Amino acid sequence: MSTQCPFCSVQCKMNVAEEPLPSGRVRYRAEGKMNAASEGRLCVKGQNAHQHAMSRERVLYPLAKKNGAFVRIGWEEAVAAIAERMSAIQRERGRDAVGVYGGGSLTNESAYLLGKFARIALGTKHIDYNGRFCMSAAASAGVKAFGIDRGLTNKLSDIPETDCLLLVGTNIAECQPTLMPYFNKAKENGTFIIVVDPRETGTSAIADLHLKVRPGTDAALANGLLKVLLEERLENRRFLSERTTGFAEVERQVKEMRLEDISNLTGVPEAAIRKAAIAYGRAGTGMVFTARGIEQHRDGHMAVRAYLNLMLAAGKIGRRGCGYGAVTGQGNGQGGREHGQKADQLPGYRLIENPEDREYIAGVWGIDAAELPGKGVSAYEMMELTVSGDIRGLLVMGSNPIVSNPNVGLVEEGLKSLEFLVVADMFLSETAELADIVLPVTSYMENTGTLTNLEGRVLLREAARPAPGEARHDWQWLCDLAARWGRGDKFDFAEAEAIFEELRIASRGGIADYYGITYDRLRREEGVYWPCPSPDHPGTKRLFEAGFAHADGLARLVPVDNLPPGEETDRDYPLLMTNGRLLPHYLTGVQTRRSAALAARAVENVVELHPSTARKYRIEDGTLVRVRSRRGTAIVRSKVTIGIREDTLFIPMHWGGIQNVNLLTNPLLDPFCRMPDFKVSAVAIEPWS
Ligand SMILES: Nc1nc2c(c(=O)[nH]1)N[C@H]1C(S)=C(S)[C@@H](COP(=O)(O)OP(=O)(O)OC[C@H]3O[C@@H](n4cnc5c(=O)[nH]c(N)nc54)[C@H](O)[C@@H]3O)O[C@H]1N2
Ligand SMILES: Nc1nc2c(c(=O)[nH]1)N[C@H]1C(S)=C(S)[C@@H](COP(=O)(O)OP(=O)(O)OC[C@H]3O[C@@H](n4cnc5c(=O)[nH]c(N)nc54)[C@H](O)[C@@H]3O)O[C@H]1N2
Ligand code: SF4
Ligand SMILES: [Mo]
Repeated sequence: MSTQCPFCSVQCKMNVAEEPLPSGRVRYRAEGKMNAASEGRLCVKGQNAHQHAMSRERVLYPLAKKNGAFVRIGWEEAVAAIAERMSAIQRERGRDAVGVYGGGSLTNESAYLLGKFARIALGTKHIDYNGRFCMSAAASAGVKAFGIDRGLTNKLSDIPETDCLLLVGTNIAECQPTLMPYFNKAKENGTFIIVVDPRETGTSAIADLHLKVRPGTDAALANGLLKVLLEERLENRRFLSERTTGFAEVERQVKEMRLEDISNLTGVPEAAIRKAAIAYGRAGTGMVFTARGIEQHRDGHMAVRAYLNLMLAAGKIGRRGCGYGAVTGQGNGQGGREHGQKADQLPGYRLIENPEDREYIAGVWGIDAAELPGKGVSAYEMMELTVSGDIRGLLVMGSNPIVSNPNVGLVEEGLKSLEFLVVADMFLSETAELADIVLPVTSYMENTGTLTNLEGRVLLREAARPAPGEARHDWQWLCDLAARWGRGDKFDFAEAEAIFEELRIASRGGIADYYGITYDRLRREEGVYWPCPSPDHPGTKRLFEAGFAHADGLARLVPVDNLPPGEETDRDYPLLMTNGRLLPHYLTGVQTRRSAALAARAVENVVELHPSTARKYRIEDGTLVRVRSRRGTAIVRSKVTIGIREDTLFIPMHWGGIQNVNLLTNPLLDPFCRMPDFKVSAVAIEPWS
């Protein structure tokens, strides 16, 4: 069976072979398949992904909660009940009283249709998705600085050719493991590798220089790097004057800063800042990568802008071996943010508040532009509206918000208080457990559709096995549901390809232009990079060779302030807690915990802490500890390691319940992109007894 991994943004292609055993049972074995991104590699998650697709815990039939327990119902009954209950809420409280919450694992076709469904079937402005927690800071920074947001501006094959790599808050070794060979190859070629992370990781293991930054102070560190770059006269004046605007103000502001202050704020020695800046500045070519470590902060957008300032000042973009990568997270984290699941967005990266964009999409959908709602609020703000009672009905597709939102105590209260909750999932996730109706959906092995990987390459994943039980594709039941709102004619699709044909037209002329991409082409070629405006266009591999995507062709630099962490420590909460990922688990673990081979690799949540911190708070290695923040308390097992800053704790995000790190996290939102301040909370730690 030929398929594609459902997990991270690399989207490795694979074959899953069925091997009959003498006992009559079948063993499955996954092997990587040659393709341009992973080059045939597969990490441990991909190797074992089929275990969850074949799990006995799959939801196989629609379920309805009756007297507190789920009972099996038919699809007809489920769809009718959803239409009736949601319509009743809307009649009574207005159209916006129903919200829609999507995800970055959905195919482009399902994500596109979910946006269309929200706007023209439900007619609600409230739709957002988990990518808000994932890509919003880097995506909005790319849009502002370059005029376009596409994860990598270069091909992956540029990585081994670059002279200097700056990896900021990104742990490729655990999060995109099959890309590591590109970085290892760079290392072999003599590339100088700088990693910025508060702790040692599989990625920092290959660094020539590791800047152990204090969580939440990345913007200041980037300003420090820029300051040294300018002092050393390593900026590219010609590039700055011909291809950018805004440098003068940035230069003025950075010159006024003192490196000593930056060093005190970030915890990175001045000499190390100097060394990193000079290495990047002097290198003939260089690339900068950022991920959630720097982005999931109340100033995530500006922290990324600060690194883009540095890169633009160095003139290291738009040519071979030079560029920027916002390392996208989810399988379709890229495509999922282009076609209208976002509160302010229409397909093709169009904007719902832009009159021309509204006209265009209304034309494609055959409606009057006045019928389209305006923009709604971000994912966490939707959760707040469930608490305030403004949102009374919610449809969740491809996310587990009760585990993945910040400050989940409040989210639980909100979801429990809803009049009606529908969750479409393969499993009874923690969120699905709360639902009134659960819809069984197909897994990656059963569902044909396109996904756009971190390179901006659109890939076709074809179904490899039939749907189990009565599971349906997300887009399929959306079409059934739309018919109940009298919109059947606008949702008349018999297969995914037909939706893609409409998406092509809807994205045509937009920033994320897929018009030139067809299923036939995707079958013939190894995926196509957008923008691809016509069928004879080869797709765009390296961006910005000639100009940036703003109308004047220039990139924007902008002054960035040095901010302290979003929540500072004090006597009661003396440590900074950050969080992230482990290799064997994926996000809230709903899928990876149902894969025995993966579940066994990490069975419970941990807190990484430095030996001297452990001593200070009387914590033995391997014992249960209580971690408290101003929002809540979690109980996890201690893991003492010298690899982490003394003032910092690290807790993975893959567990719910009492082990959930999001009981602690801070819902402070970035003003530009509404990204929550996931990556830094002031906490206290003590033995649990
Ligand atoms: N195994 C695995 N792989 C995954 C996923 C998964 O759940 N599991 N999820 C996928 C998804 S959706 C995403 S978004 C990506 C995420 O990919 P990454 O962003 O690479 O993953 P994280 O572990 O969240 O964070 C990266 C690093 O940031 C560091 N960090 C924490 N705070 C700070 C800070 O203030 N500043 C800096 N500079 N660094 C900091 C952490 O120590 C961590 O090593 O991974 C994708 N791949
Ligand atoms: N503290 C902390 N919190 C974080 C983060 C962090 O770094 N730290 N990272 C954030 C990031 S980057 C992300 S991306 C979010 C992700 O967090 P979530 O959105 O909760 O992501 P998942 O755990 O993947 O949940 C996806 C759910 O959808 C189901 N699913 C998978 N594929 C499909 C499909 O095709 N259709 C349907 N209908 N369902 C499907 C899965 O079974 C699972 O239950 O978490 C965020 N939360
Ligand atoms: S998790 Fe990512 S790197 Fe691992 S096999 Fe899947 S797509 Fe590839
Ligand atoms: Mo993500």
